[in-house]
Amino acid sequence: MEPKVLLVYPPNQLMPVELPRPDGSLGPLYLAGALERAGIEVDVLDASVGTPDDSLETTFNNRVLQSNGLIRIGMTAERISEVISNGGYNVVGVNSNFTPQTKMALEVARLAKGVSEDILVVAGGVNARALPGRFLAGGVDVVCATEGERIIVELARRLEEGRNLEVSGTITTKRGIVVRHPLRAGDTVTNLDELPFPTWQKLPFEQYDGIASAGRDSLKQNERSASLMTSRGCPFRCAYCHISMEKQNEKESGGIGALRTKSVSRVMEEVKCLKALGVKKIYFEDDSLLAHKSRVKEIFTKVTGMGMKIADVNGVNLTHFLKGGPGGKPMIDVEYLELLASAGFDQIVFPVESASQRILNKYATGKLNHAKLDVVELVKLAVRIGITCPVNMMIGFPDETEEEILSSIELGRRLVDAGAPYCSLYVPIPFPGSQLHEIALHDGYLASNFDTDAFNWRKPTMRDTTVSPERIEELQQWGWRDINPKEYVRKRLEMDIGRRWKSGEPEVA
Ligand code: B12
Ligand code: SF4
Repeated sequence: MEPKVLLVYPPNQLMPVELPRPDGSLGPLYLAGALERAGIEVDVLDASVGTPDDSLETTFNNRVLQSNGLIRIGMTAERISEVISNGGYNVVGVNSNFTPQTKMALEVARLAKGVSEDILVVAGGVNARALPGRFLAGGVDVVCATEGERIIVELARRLEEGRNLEVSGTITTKRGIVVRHPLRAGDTVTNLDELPFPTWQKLPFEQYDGIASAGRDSLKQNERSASLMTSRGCPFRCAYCHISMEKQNEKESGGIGALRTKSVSRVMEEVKCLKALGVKKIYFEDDSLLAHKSRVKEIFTKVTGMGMKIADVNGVNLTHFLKGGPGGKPMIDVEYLELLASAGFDQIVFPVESASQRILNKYATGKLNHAKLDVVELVKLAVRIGITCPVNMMIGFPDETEEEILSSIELGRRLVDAGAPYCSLYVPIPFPGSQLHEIALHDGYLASNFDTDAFNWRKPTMRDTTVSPERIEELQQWGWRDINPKEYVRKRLEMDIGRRWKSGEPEVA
């Protein structure tokens, strides 16, 4: 049986105050690239916006309040089934990176099985591989335990040849028991230039343009944008991040937590592809974009030289703003900041995370050393150079004391006084697949039957923490209002109320 694959980015489920940002998740695009390279027929479905045949009113603008309090955004279940059925697919791949979206990923799996029990349903992504038991019990046949370019091709080929589907680097069930099929040496890619190009051409850009031209949400009018990654992995291993477990369980993950970079020429080839598709703005989604400075400088200079805008970064580590000064003493690298500003970075979120060096060392690999980097000075310099730098802080780690939390709130205040437009206070979430998750389960901060719908940044997810969850929430709300400029607080609260759900029938479970 010739394989025909559909790769699905599921509908979203978000809190009423959250902004959806449809942007073509890169995972399915790399997988589609690998399948095409192997001559296997493949389509990509971004179920948050639908196909060009779908009206946005029935997809992205179709916002349904569910009984879990979250808003479902995207194609209806019936329409997803129709696309799977009409396409004659025998493999459906589901991308699941976000734990709060688990229900949406499993819905797609169930719909595929509802079309035909014979459809092979495969799931992958940071979240799917951290919760294999739930995915396998929820209609998924195979979970991908690592990067999936080789695995999806091998699965499709084995299906065609009628062979068993126990591919190395996957997780399946045998007589009700979850079984891991170990990776072999060389199963994961170390030279990223060997990766297929993401198939951006398969994205429903017309749908994204429709959202942008309606001035909706975070997409800017008439400015086509797309995501790009110049690297994978990260030099650090923060306990609240999937990278920590990928590094701890190197054999199981295939070492994918380690920082690997593409060559500058490969990145520029990708940028050319995007330009040809009419993309004007590029979102760099690397986990640690600024790690190799000379490489980054070259990339940014070339990208802006091509008339492309650089929109944002996903992962910045503040230590990369340091350089060796006289006598080896670390000092802020002003030229680097200037280069980023001239390349178009008018805003960079500064992940300061905590004022407590103990917390930073214990949970964030000491990725920021307050003795070496004066973050208040960094904010002042960035603002002078023309970079707006909102600050992220995290409060409420399991053993964090109230004094430590208050010191972070106080530092947030000083950073806002120094020119940061605002400071967000996030409560750490023990996402499955992170060391913090393991700690939370092991030490009883989280029940093993935890509800994935409750994994959001509004309310503390962990219980029995040194500072109680109720007190953390109180400190977060008070701290946020207290340290941020009054005008900012007023606007945010207004936006929250504006976005809050006003009509629609809750789904009956
Ligand atoms: C880009 C990105 C974003 C983007 C866009 C996300 C999108 N639309 O997909 C933006 C900026 C919008 C974003 C927002 C947020 N993000 Co984010 N984001 C990422 C990031 C850095 C990269 C994702 C990506 O594109 N990777 C590149 C592709 C190539 O990798 P991939 O998707 O994993 O796919 C590969 C494999 O996993 C596998 N695979 C994946 N799917 C499938 C399917 C099949 C069938 C197979 C076989 C294999 C397979 O093969 C692929 C190719 O190798 C990840 C971290 C990471 N490195 O994954 C965090 C990450 C997904 N984000 C995270 C978080 C927490 C958030 C926010 C909540 C942050 C915030 N406070 O607001 C929001 C929530 C947004 C939402 N809608 O819910 C967490 C999620 C943790 C969790 N378990 O829930 C992550 C894991 C980061 C972290 N440090 O922990 N994010
Ligand atoms: S610096 Fe960011 S990407 Fe790297 S391990 Fe820490 S949280 Fe993860």
